[in-house]
Amino acid sequence: MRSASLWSLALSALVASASALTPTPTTKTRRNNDDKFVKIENGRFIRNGEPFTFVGTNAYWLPSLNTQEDINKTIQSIASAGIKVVRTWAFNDVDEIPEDGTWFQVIQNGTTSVNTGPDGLQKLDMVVKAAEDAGILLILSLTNNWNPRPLLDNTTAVPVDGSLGRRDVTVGTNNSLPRNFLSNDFGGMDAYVREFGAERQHDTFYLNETIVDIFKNYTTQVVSRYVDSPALLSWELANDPRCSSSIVASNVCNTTTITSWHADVGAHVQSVDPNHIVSSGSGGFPCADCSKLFPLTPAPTVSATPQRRKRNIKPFTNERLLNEVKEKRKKTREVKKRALLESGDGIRIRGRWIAARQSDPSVGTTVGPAFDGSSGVDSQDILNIPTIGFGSFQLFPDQNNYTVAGPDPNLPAFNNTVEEGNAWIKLQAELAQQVGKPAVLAAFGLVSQNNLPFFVPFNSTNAPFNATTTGNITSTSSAKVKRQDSGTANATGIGVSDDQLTDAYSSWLQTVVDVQLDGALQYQWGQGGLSSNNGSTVSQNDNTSTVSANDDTSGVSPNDGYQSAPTGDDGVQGILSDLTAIFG
Ligand SMILES: *[C@@H]1O[C@H](CO)[C@@H](O)[C@H](O)[C@H]1NC(C)=O
Ligand SMILES: *[C@@H]1O[C@H](CO)[C@@H](O)[C@H](O)[C@H]1NC(C)=O
Ligand SMILES: *[C@@H]1O[C@H](CO)[C@@H](O)[C@H](O)[C@H]1NC(C)=O
Ligand SMILES: *[C@@H]1O[C@H](CO)[C@@H](O)[C@H](O)[C@H]1NC(C)=O
Ligand SMILES: *[C@@H]1O[C@H](CO)[C@@H](O)[C@H](O)[C@H]1NC(C)=O
Ligand SMILES: *[C@@H]1O[C@H](CO)[C@@H](O)[C@H](O)[C@H]1NC(C)=O
Ligand SMILES: *[C@@H]1O[C@H](CO)[C@@H](O)[C@H](O)[C@H]1NC(C)=O
Ligand SMILES: *[C@@H]1O[C@H](CO)[C@@H](O)[C@H](O)[C@H]1NC(C)=O
Ligand SMILES: *[C@@H]1O[C@H](CO)[C@@H](O)[C@H](O)[C@H]1NC(C)=O
Ligand SMILES: *[C@@H]1O[C@H](CO)[C@@H](O)[C@H](O)[C@H]1NC(C)=O
Ligand SMILES: *[C@@H]1O[C@H](CO)[C@@H](O)[C@H](O)[C@H]1NC(C)=O
Ligand SMILES: CC(=O)N[C@H]1CO[C@H](CO)[C@@H](O)[C@@H]1O
Repeated sequence: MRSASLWSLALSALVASASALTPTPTTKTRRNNDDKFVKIENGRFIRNGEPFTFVGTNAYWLPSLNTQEDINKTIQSIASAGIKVVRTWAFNDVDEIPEDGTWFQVIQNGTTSVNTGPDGLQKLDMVVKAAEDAGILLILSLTNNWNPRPLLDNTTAVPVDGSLGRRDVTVGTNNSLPRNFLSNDFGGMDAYVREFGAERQHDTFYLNETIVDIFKNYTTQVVSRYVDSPALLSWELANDPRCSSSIVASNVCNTTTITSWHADVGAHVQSVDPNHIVSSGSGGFPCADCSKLFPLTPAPTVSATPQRRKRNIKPFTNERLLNEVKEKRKKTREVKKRALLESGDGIRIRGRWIAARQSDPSVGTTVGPAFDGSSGVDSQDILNIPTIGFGSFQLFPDQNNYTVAGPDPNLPAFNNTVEEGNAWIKLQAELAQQVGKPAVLAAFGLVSQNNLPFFVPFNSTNAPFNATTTGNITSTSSAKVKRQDSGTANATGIGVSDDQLTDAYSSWLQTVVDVQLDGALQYQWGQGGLSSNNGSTVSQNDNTSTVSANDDTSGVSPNDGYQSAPTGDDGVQGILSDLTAIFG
């Protein structure tokens, strides 16, 4: 199965690269025209003068590893898998200076202060340097939408639990995971809102000028460090920005709020660093009916970038989305009917087999939450902001719905998951081509059965599928789980088999190649052989011992449910590595 999908991927890559060979005139140059920086020309990335497409991975925890050796080792093993791009967090906010571990900014006493010491931005310096040496490009994200601290946000008295010892656990999260273990435990928007928000509303982060200035100040201090580094693909303004988070939004937040913020902060970051591209980091939710701050002018244009195959791009409307779903359902219904007849699961009437009537709820008139602006994101509007260099989006079917009209009742749950992803990737590529910009799937992941006990949703601090109620995420056997069984159309549970995982990733990456998306980053890398110092991010993931000496290298990078096994030869890392060969 895997080799078959790889083979077809290789074939389509040949088709794609043939069209990428045409030399083209430069139509857009950045202020700094130095070839050492990645540029965008004619809607494509150009690296060292060549069109550049890529398979990448995510490793948000990279700067919070214990030692430079660990950072080097991780980047080198990613590079030796042939992977060219890594996305990581360039923020790490705390409300109290921690005893151990990495932190970049303390937000306390109505003020902020950036840590430029060895446990501060010097850690990020190491990541950037190691990336430079390994030929890896970084997407550096500047803040996070998600930072749940249920106890802290719900009560005034925070129990500082001494029983947690020297482990650097974040107070208020109601778990004993070390700080920085989860992607949402690095501070972010809500860290600013907790300290500076006159009212605790998530969208204060985008709206309050004081907070916006404080955040810009942080970005200035980080961004200015790497203006001359060739190792940056882009500055990503935020991971998954939305109106709401675990701290809810006010009722005035809407897509205009978030698009304006991108335009403002994007221009700021670009002014500090004219050499590198700025990107959004949003989930990629486009909204046809939302009012636009950056309307397409004069009208949606057909992509004419010379290196791309010409294709008719239909205008993006809700009507089109709904019609496409209806057409698709018609086809899957026919396929299902034929299958039923062939298997004899029909009714025999006057010598002919007739398929039993399948219930197939009609497609309604509204599009789902991925397309109606309800998250506060209109990725189409964001994408058309002049300083936003490329389209970025995410794909996490266990945590978001990407369907226009719910799952197709004619398909098994797993097939729905795969198809949804393919349609999502295709649409994003089209939307970017309409405005002549590249597009990148900045993070994609599916939770497997093996990873299910470790799975912690981005807006949560607990692993919901883990059967025990202890403080350790160690068990893989006792998970009470629902299965995404490919045999039942009504299975809605999460957790796919390892074969399904590689099938889904192969299918999505096939689509990435077919629709000429510019890059896709798997979420997230798993790294073994790390030092596991007391109090560090990696210490507790080592479930065989609690005591770790400094020279102990049995540590494993954090797993939030998406980690590819750190052995390097498991399905996910293997498939990524194989696929790198077909990207430029
Ligand atoms: C905040 O105030 C406390 C108590 O006075 C002090 O210990 C701490 O250093 C202050 N933090 C900052 C960042 O100034
Ligand atoms: C890590 O890599 C950097 C540059 O890539 C190098 O200068 C440094 O010596 C390495 N350090 C360790 C501990 O491996
Ligand atoms: C906050 O507290 C309320 C009531 O105590 C509870 O219903 C809610 O689930 C809590 N929220 C979080 C995020 O823990
Ligand atoms: C913005 O935040 C600052 C700092 O907390 C606060 O003093 C100010 O009142 C806020 N402004 C608005 C308009 O809410
Ligand atoms: C930004 O941060 C720097 C360094 O901490 C500080 O000196 C400066 O006053 C800050 N600027 C604003 C506008 O807060
Ligand atoms: C939408 O957000 C913008 C900018 O934050 C605000 O000016 C406008 O009033 C909001 N619209 C509604 C209907 O709340
Ligand atoms: C997706 O939509 C289905 C209903 O169609 C719902 O049951 C499910 O909870 C949703 N999943 C997410 C992650 O929002
Ligand atoms: C569902 O996907 C599997 C492969 O993952 C495929 O073999 C099967 O034919 C698909 N079923 C339908 C109904 O499309
Ligand atoms: C996380 O988001 C999901 C889907 O929107 C929601 O059902 C759930 O209550 C949220 N959990 C927390 C802890 O906020
Ligand atoms: C967590 O695991 C360690 C060793 O694996 C054990 O000593 C400790 O008691 C566990 N904690 C809880 C709360 O179960
Ligand atoms: C799922 O479908 C099967 C047969 O297709 C049916 O027997 C079962 O009751 C359904 N389960 C649910 C929860 O709908
Ligand atoms: C072993 C394990 O994964 N334990 C987790 C199970 O779920 C509880 C409650 O959410 C968590 O606290 C544990 O970390």
